[in-house]
Amino acid sequence: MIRSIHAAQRLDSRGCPTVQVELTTEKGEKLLSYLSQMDLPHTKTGTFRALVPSGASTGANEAVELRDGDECAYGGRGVQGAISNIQNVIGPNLLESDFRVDTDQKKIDQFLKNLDGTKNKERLGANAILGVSMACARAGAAHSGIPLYEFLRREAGAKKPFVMPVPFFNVLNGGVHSGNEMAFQETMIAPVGASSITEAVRMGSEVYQHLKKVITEKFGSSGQPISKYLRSSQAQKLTFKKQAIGIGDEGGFAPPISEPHEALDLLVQAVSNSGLSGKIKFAIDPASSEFFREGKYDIGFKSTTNLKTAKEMIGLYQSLLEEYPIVLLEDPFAENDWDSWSEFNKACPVELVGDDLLVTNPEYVQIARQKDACNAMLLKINQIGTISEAIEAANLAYSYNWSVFVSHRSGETTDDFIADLAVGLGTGHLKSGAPCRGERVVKYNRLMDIEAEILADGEKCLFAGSKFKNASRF
Ligand code: 2PG
Ligand code: MG
Repeated sequence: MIRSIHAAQRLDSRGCPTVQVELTTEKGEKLLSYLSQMDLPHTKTGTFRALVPSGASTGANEAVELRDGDECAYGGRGVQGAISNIQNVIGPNLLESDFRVDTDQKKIDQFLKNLDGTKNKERLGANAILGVSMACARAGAAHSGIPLYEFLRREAGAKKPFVMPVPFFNVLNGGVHSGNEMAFQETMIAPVGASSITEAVRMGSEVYQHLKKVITEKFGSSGQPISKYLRSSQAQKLTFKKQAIGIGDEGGFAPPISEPHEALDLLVQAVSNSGLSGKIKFAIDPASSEFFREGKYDIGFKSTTNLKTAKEMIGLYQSLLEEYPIVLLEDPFAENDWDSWSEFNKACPVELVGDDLLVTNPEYVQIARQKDACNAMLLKINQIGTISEAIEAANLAYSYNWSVFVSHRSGETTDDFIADLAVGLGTGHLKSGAPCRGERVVKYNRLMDIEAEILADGEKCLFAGSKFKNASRF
């Protein structure tokens, strides 16, 4: 049924190489030849494509992303090895196996896992395997004559009605995703007071635009008019801006701030200026494994060392939770600081999400459950490397009554797969960066398309809103 698998090296949003997979099926081939014969416009219709994302603040236990290490090309970050594994190993084996894409996703993913044969997919590369797994799911949906989100819903055994996720927009970038001094990686806004994904996107965009103004006002537009290059009327209006409204890897601003409360104060102001107070809540991902040094947290790691004990970090988080409308905290402690996770989780009033801690892996989800370390799992498909295993991890988290939060990577692509995944699995929330930059908004745009499509089909389409944690139980 699969006719061909072709892989190529393409770029991600950081300008680094990544894996692209194109899978052609019998049905796809027929469609393609029909379109060509009829001289109809087509761009390889019937070929199912996937692009693989890549993280920067990666968890130590993630499945292995294969990089060439050859300094002569892309500073060693090429993925030709992964490409060749698809072309020469995965492709030929999968073609021979005769799996059906519409019914055999789990079998295909198990086959890919076995073909690799290692615990962390280091032989063929999780980037190679995931690209094929994603492309198979896309082909599976098309062959079943259903949208991808419905295909993934069936794969997961999730119940209807469809619930659209609350988008958590990362509007202030820090950590290893930006050049400012802010240690905390992500400060997000969540329009829980919206009534649809379309309204939530509008709210997110409005706050983002107001935030830009707040940052400009606070940090100034210093500099001189650039009259030398412009006609005088333009020169009067335009001045050099400080780098305050420059953006980070995920499209959020990266102003010259360093403390979490400075970030949250900017958000309070922007939300208030947009007239949306009460409708927008906040979330933080400090990505603290990145600044965990010999048992302490260096929240000055990008400028001057400022070490905090885990106890002091707990105090810091508690004060932030008291002062601001925060509903979600991700990776507040490092991936191997299990005791602090368990301690904090005893009285944590908000959703406590394990990212580096769980790496979308059922094995770590189970350990975290035993240690009572968190109450939610971040779902990143490339942390585990196949769609079926990601779904298995999500279902395990659900079985513990935890929530599941779907996530992009900081090195993203124009692939919108995770939008369908969040709807199919009914996760109730998703993060895909700011409402800015093509690779971020493609997911939000896809979610609005899905919402419109479900409604046009006359189906029930809910919005998770303030109950985002429990969306899978709606
Ligand atoms: C995170 C992610 C995505 P990265 O820590 O949650 O926002 O960052 O992809 O760099 O791991
Ligand atoms: Mg994270």
